[in-house]
Amino acid sequence: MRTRLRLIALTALLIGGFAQAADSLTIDVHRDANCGCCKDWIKHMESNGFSVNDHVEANMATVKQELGVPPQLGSCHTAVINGQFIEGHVPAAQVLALKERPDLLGIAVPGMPMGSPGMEYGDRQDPYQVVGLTKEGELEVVAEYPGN
Ligand SMILES: [Cu+2]
Repeated sequence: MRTRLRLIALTALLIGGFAQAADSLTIDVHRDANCGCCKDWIKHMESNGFSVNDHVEANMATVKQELGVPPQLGSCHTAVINGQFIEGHVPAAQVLALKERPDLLGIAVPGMPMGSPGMEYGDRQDPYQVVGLTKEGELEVVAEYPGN
């Protein structure tokens, strides 16, 4: 009887842990209706275990302004996870790594570099950076692609 109770307690703990992990992988994505590469980025996120709330917006410029994305970091879609923004074609691995950087307001891949997730065109691979915005308003390169 005692073993069984312990098992139930352990199971509850495990389920609780999974539920929490699933929650933190929910991401809100704001995009224009006709943005094809935005949809491809959403697919990239979903295939990396994220669950996406897709928001079709009439005015992305206003959305970016409200979410605090500086114009020089601008790209197509703007996502939000745990209060931090994700601008443009940021690789899922960098979105996961953002948990370790609560000091950042968000991260961005400015523009639409070829070869970034959702921007695949054959073998074309432009080098690009993932740029973070600190609470002090400073920009910081957090990753460079392609990595070595
Ligand atoms: Cu795009």
